[in-house]
Amino acid sequence: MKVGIVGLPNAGKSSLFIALTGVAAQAANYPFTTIEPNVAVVPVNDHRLEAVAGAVHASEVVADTITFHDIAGLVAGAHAGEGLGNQFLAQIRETDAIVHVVRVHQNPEVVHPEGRIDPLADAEIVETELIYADLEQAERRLERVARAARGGDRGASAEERSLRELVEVLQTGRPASVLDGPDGLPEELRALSLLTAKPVLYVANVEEGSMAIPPELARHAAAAGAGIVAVSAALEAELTELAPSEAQAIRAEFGLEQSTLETVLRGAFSLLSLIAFFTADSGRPAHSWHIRQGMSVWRAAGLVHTDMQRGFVRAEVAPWQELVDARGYAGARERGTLRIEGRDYAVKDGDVVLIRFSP
Ligand SMILES: Nc1nc2c(ncn2[C@@H]2O[C@H](COP(=O)(O)OP(=O)(O)OP(=O)(O)O)[C@@H](O)[C@H]2O)c(=O)[nH]1
Ligand SMILES: [Mg+2]
Repeated sequence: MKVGIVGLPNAGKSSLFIALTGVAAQAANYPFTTIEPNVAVVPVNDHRLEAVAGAVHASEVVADTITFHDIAGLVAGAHAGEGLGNQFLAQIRETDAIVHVVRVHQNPEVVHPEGRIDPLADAEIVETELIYADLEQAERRLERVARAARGGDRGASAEERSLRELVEVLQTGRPASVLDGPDGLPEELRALSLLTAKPVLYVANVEEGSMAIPPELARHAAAAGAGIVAVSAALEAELTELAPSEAQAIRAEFGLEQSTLETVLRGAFSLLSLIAFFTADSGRPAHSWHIRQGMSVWRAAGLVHTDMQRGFVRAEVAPWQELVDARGYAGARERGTLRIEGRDYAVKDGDVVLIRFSP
């Protein structure tokens, strides 16, 4: 999974990025600190995978990863060249979700580009810029497609209709996601990788010790079908320099139960309805994988290896705890907790899946 981080300059994006990745991307009290994109790949550690790997005597543990892209701040008018412009948004077109950092903390030492603290208005500035960026993209495509349609291309006429509808939505200040059907955007619009069609997780960047999310921001997120979590980005960025036990002790002082990485991952996974499953076998690496809830084991097999999907015969499945209790597949088979499932089986969170396939 890939995630792009957006927000106003100085909102706390790079601080969050550091907190998430432990990587020292530059964070400073100076708008536009981030000019080049920072990209970090973070393993999604899962104690369940460790336990499964031990039970089946796997050779190593390979956690699934999530990639975070930290980009420069957007200001009002970025689409018209204000601030650093909006070119760098191209770097997050290929992401699966957007983390939108909104400044809530009131620390007067941190410069605010608008000279006041107003989380909801800040969020709307950034969203307007994302809409403008999508509009640019849609209009450019529409021009090309309309030309092809005039030349008699039937497929192009259908696409032209969809694009006109999209342009109208964006021009009236609404995100592309309002055009979502049950399976997301119509096929012909997907290639545009629209920013405003992506799922959003708001991160309210709060002062350490006061984790309250402003109600107007919470309502805004709910109305958009987005997720929202509170994080103190600066505190968490500093904690990455401490030993994990020390960091945990300081979190406890502030009444925080989990790290920022855990908070953001949980928020993102529930927003995207993602679940984890595991593959593990004796003498081989044990892996975790994240998929949409409800995905069939046949499609899941395709993520692991295309050969497994092509030659799929059956899956043997056990809940991770059962497999650990039975100390591996042989024990689970004896206890009857290792089930045989066909290709349509919907994988469940925490399943250990052994795919039988003919190569
Ligand atoms: N008090 C306080 N300061 C914060 C918090 N989060 C970030 N800061 C400070 O705000 C300043 C800007 O933070 P950055 O993380 O660099 O902001 P950014 O969004 O990446 O900014 P640009 O890259 O310029 O767009 C730094 O001095 C941070 O230490 C917070 O939760 N509380
Ligand atoms: Mg930055």
